[in-house]
Amino acid sequence: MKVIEANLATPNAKVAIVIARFNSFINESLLSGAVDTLTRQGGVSDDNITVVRVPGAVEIPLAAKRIAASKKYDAIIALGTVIRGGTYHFELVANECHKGLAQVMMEYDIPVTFGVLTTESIEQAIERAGTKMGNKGTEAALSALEMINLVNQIEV
Ligand code: INI
Repeated sequence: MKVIEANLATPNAKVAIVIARFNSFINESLLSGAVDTLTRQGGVSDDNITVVRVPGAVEIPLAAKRIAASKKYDAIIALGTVIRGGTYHFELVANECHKGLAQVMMEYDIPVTFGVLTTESIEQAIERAGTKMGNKGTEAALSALEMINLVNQIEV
């Protein structure tokens, strides 16, 4: 049996992080978690991390698409927070963001990891931004590190 699985160390990788300003109070904690993971676990140097700020989760996919098209990065991490309100808006924002990022990943053949919280309340978001339920930014960064190495191990 041959098993292909990847480690996390990617010292030469270039990683772009696209982060929404909407709900920035939460998102900045996701960013801290992501950068800490990239540097301490991945060995990625600070110079090889680029942070791209966009207005909200809806705008994340376009920025990610441009980054992917530049072919200068090994992975893209998307960070944001969509909190359900009383209307259908939540579904539109969350679904468009997720669908757009999935398209970028498949079209450009680059790992794009989803560190966008989609929660019922601010409390749930805080819990997932570095408190009792972990940090979604950390999780997205770990996945990016693993996928950078994994795709390099699978020849096309
Ligand atoms: N953007 C978010 O990132 N999170 C949200 O919860 C959110 N809500 O709820 O409205 C949100 N809206 C802004 C949206 O992403 C766009 O920036 C805006 O619609 C302009 O295109």
